[in-house]
Amino acid sequence: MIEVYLVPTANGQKVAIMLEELGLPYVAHRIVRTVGDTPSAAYLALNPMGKYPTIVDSEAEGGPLAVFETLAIALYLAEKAQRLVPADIKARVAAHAWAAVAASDLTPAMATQYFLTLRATTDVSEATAWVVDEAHRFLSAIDRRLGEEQFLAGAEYSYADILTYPLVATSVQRLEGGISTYKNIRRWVELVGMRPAVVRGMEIAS
Ligand SMILES: N[C@@H](CCC(=O)N[C@@H](CS)C(=O)NCC(=O)O)C(=O)O
Repeated sequence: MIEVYLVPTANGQKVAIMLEELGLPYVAHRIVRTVGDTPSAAYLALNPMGKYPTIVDSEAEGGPLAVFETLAIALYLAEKAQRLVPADIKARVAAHAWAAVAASDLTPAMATQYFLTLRATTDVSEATAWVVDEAHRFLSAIDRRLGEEQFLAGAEYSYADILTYPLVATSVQRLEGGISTYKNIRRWVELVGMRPAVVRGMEIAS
């Protein structure tokens, strides 16, 4: 059994969708926290950053295993179920690269945009403009890719789509115009958003 600790944000949605797509048995602990809450020592032992999500797999090889960082969790689950990472080398490399774009480019851009726009108490307009431009740079690249291929890895739906979907479906809606100017992303959002596992995963972490 896998236990997942999550807060209702895009990162939690990514892991919930992975679990739903793979059909792995799990229990979700939806954490309610407020800004400034300090993680307990027990939680820090599972996730050294004290952030969410984290999973604990009680049936891992060699005994219970905690996995933190959304990208590492997604790869762990895909490896465990042997699905959602393409077998073909070209598609696999593409999946890893676009998963990295989601994890290390678009996610931090949207997290920073959230802080600068909704939480900062001083004038941060120059920094906000920069991070919004960066977000559009990543979205433009994703849009071009989805103009060439059905999914981010190519013809095959993969974990890269799962790591990207919640960002585009929720976080990016905070940008002026949302995804209205990205026609290939709009096509893909409709396609991915219809998957029953995606609908359930989004609900679990919303
Ligand atoms: N790099 C981490 C980021 C995790 C993260 O920032 N989680 C947020 C929610 S999306 C969180 O736990 N925020 C609470 C905090 O920073 O204390 C990952 O990919 O899992």
